[in-house]
This record gives sequence, structure tokens and C-alpha cells, in this order.
Amino acid sequence: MLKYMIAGALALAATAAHATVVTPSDLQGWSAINVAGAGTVAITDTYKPAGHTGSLEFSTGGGSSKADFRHAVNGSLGDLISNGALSFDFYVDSAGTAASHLAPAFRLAYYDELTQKSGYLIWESVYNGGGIVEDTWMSNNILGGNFWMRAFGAPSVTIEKYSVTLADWASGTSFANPNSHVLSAATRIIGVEVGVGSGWAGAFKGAADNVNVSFGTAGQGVNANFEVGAVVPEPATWAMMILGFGAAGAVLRRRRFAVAA
Ligand SMILES: [Ca+2]
Repeated sequence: MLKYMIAGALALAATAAHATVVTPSDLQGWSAINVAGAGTVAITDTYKPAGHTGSLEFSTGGGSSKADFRHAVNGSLGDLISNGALSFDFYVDSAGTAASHLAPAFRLAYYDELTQKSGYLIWESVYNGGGIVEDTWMSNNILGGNFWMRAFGAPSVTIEKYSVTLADWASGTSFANPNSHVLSAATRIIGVEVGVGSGWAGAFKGAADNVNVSFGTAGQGVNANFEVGAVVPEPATWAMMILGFGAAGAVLRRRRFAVAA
């Protein structure tokens, strides 16, 4: 029992230390981008996962609306290999009038040094089993999911293949479309975006949070917790931490007695 409480307290501390808290006054390299029509994106306290002070709120109002939030880097978030971690949470508000299969999309921006090609690999719920439950925070572990390609070029094109995994792309999967880019495990991930809109009829209301991108390279990646202020543990969390630390102290005290004896 004590062991579990100590583990719980330590796990909480580790979680808090791992994620970067991104607030409106400390954006940590994140910014709103591609905001068009009635689209909006901002860190607010409208939607909050348990124990959080806020999240990234999105809204649209008709087909021309769009809004993204981007974290771009000068270097790299890692290479396109599949031994890392890739996840984010979203919330779809039933008060919205957009189609029920629509939810914030997740985009990895890539640049391939060998071919000098760039574009997006894009994860969307609808191509990954769907099953959106409205008015509920949903955690999406998308590392093994399907990503479609938006290939930049003249012209930029959508490669209309919707069941290709990152591992497939990394192993050089290509399609007859001459504009499809051939990627590899050395293709660099240079940014991440979460966004809504562009051709979505009706009005979308919802949010995203806990954007975690790590391809296993130390010192790279991003793990963002969008908050309106400092994270204050809830009373129940405090109680658990105090119990945990107390238990840890008791164990240490017993150890000291054991050594003394
Ligand atoms: Ca948050």
C-alpha cells in the first residue's frame, strides 16, 4: 500500500516536470497560424481536462473558417522513425453544428534533406476509426495511426491515400502520383500543428491539449500542456502527494533505524 502511494506521488511529480506548460503569456514557440474566416484558436479555460487550468480552444463558423496552432523549430523534432511517442487529446463540444466526425487534426511538418521535399503528414480521427465521443476528453495515441500526405510543390497536392502509417512512409512507400514524396527514416520532422476547419460546414466547437511529439531523440520533441496559468494540484492530488511523501519519509526513517540497529 505505501509503495503504491509513493509511486503515485512520484508519478505525479514526473508528469508535471515532463510536460511544458504553454500559457498565453509564455507561448514556448507556439503560435496561431492559418486563421481565416470565423476561425479562432486561443489558450482558454473553456475546456479543461481533469486537473488542468485550460486547453487550446478552437472554433469555426462555416466552410471558409480555419485555425491552426503551430510549434515550429529551426532544427528538428526528430527523424521519421516509429520508436517514439506521438499523442494528443481533443474535446468535441456537442454544441457545435459541424459534422460529428470532425475533430482537431494533427499535422507533422516534414523536410527531407535528400530530396529537399517538404509537406505535411496528417492524422485525422475519421481515417483512424473515428468513434468520437462528444463532450468528453479523448486521448489519442497516434504513433501507429494512419497519416495522409499533403505534398508541397508546384503544385502542392493531396495524396489521396488514407491508410498509410508513419512506418510505411518512413520505409519509402510511394504512389503513382508523381507529386507523392518518397520519405525515409531520416526525413526530419520540423514542426507540429493542431488545427480545425477548411471546408467544414457548420460551426465547430472544441479543444485540444497535451500535444506530445517525441521520436526518441534526446533533447528533441515537444510535449505541450496548454494552460491559462500555473498548474495548481487539486486538493485530492495534494492529499495524495502529502501521503506519498509522508510514506516515503516513514520508509526512510525505518531504514535509518535498521542501519542504526
Ligand atoms: Ca491543459
